[in-house]
Amino acid sequence: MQARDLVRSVKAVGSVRGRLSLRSAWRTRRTDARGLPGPGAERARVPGPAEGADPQPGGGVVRFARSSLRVRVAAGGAVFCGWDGAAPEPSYALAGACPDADDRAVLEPDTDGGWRVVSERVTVAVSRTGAVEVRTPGGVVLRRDLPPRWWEPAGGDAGRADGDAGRAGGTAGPRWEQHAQVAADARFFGLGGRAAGPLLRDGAYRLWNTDPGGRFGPQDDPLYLTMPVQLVVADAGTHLVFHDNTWDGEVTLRQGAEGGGSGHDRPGRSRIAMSGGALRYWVIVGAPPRVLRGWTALTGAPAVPPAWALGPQHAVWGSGGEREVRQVLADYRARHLPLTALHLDIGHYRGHRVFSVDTARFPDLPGLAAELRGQGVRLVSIIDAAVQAEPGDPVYDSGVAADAFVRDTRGQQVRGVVWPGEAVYPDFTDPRARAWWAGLYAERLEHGFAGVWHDMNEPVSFAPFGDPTLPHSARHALEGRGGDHREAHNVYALGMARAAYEGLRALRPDERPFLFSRSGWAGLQRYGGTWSGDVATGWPGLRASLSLALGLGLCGIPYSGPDIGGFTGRPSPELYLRWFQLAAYLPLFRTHSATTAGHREPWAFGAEVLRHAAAAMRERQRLLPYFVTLARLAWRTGAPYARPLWWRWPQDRALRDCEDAFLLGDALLVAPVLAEGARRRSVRLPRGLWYDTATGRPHRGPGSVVLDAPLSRVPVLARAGAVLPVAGEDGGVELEVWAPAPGRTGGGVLVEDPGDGWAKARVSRFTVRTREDGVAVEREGAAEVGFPVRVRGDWAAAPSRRRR
Ligand code: NBV
Repeated sequence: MQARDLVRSVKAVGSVRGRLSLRSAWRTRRTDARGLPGPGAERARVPGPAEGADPQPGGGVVRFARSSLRVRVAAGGAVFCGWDGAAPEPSYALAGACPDADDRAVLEPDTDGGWRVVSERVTVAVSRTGAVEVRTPGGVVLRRDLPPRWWEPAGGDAGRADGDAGRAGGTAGPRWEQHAQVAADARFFGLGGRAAGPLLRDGAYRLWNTDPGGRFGPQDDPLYLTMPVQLVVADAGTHLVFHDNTWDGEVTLRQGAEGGGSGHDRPGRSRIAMSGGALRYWVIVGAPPRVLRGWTALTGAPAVPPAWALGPQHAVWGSGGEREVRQVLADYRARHLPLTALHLDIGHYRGHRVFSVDTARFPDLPGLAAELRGQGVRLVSIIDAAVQAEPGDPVYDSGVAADAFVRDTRGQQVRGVVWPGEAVYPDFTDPRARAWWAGLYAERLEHGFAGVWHDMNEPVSFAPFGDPTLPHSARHALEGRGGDHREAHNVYALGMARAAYEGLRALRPDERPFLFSRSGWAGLQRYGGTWSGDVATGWPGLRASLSLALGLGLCGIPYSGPDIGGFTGRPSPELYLRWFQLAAYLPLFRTHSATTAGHREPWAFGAEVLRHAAAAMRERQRLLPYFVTLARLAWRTGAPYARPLWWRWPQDRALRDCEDAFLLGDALLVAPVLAEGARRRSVRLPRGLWYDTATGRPHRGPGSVVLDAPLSRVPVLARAGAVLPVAGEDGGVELEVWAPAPGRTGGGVLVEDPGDGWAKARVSRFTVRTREDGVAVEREGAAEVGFPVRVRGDWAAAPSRRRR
């Protein structure tokens, strides 16, 4: 036990929950000592020389002396590589059936004794020793994966604990690692939610969903939602690589360096090492929007939140009961502040038990929900993953009857410790357990909740030492294949989200489910979004909030946002305001904090902050039609609402390194203030003409401009030619058109809100041109534009190119 663990253990003894968690941590240690294989001698293996190849649809299998590699190009262009016989399925990430092979892609001998598969968008070349190159159609190498290396237990039977495979279950398979080289100028993004990004710096990133323990800052890694997805952006092209493997692992990144005149570039490097499971991966090549389209085609379209989930929201811990909730809303109303949802945290549970209500504090929750609904405010419920282990409790009893809880290798229920005390854990990798859990959401709907907020689902078991989760040897169904927690851990929350989504769809078929979840994995977007979790209050936490939202968006999860003001501690009024102003431009716009961290309502920080926060809320409400449009576009194309600046300009190296601003859709560039005391800030602009929306002044990119950032607002720029759907004074949609530069055209899209159900949304496309007499807007396929138009921006004030 390390010194830090010892300190945590001593502290734990001071409370009942602490003592329980200490006992549970010891139990976990014993369970794993019994249920997991100990370290043993290992034998390393590499593929060896190639011996032949067998063509198959979309590619084929290359046979090596000690392994084989399947290469298969799927329709749409994604490439699958699977070593040692690994196939694309089964997979937790894939949205449905594995996409068909592209029959035009064929395996053929390469010049140097290897093989290659040529397809429309990408060429994959396999060398005689098992290196795999992914090249553009023009022959430029985007990625070179070196031959992998496996380590298997010298005696065979990796992962088998006691020789009884039926009980001790699945095998880990060998652990393995693979090194890859990318261009010297490449930059890495992704790997799920990382606090120190969005640009991933040199270092090691663990792939293991982890609760950092109540607070985190940029230095903390890993966090709640990891995934083996890397987006690599280089001059030669962008690609995404996804290692479809749910085991614990690590990615080590090292940016390359260009040799300048010497011509000796040092390539960028990425190494992935996994503790078990298949070595299989997908590569998607193309410009960033195409890559995200391909990624979400593979792993599922992001669920479209109802419009109310795109408005200002606030979370209430709930210990103050109905009175507190009514009071909070009355306070919003008294200050004429918009609010579309109130979230109830664990304080509304009876003794912290999931799917229960403290009826002393909430005697009539359905009545309260209806009353709020009448005022346009929805209720969202927190849902914890663990269930109190208490015979007689209806949730526990029904879970036992459904045999839904995780067991250890001896068949005993696995017990952990969470808020309510000793707790058991549904096995979300078991379809039967998911079906049981799905049914529990009926209780939430009966209480009038309109959406859910999944928490503690990494999953967490409080532990003064060791990994604060389930024993790694705990048994899971893994869809009938059987295995242990080492394989199931990272997809635990994904299964919980699936159960909830399917449950809500079945229980309330006329409304789109709204859920967001702290933990998750590749494919979470099919069911919902996520949020920052317990981001520490402080300026670094503010930066981390942006990093998380951008990184997750690039991994296919577009809906997220921070706890405004941070979860822990009291922010200064200025910090709170800057956080508020950032979040006003992110999909989830919610104030929330720990009970000990004071209030997060906009009036809690003085009159000046209230004034500016109210302005940010009004602007958010004005942009609602744009957010609704972006949500639909995310569903149709995989493009996140909030995108890094290089989204359409991946070749602009300065943009790749820019981490303090982002694009909101195609129309806006948001430059939040992330530094204390800043009243001006420098903003990096992509190519083209950009209008400062506060002054209407145009600025020409690429390059940097310094813009005013008074406390009252953060700099936001609009792209010349953009059509921005906004809410007009009467609540109807208006088009705010930003004048294109002379001789240039522009355009935009509006997707109208079809309500909270499944009705098809009407999509309108607009084009914009400058004419002698002004700016002309047209709607595709229609004689009339059909919406009021307001033209803004004076391109004539733009600095000319020559003068710059
Ligand atoms: O349910 C209480 C909190 C919640 O407010 C927060 O948003 C989650 O990230 N929850 C964690 C439990 C742990 C609090 C330390």
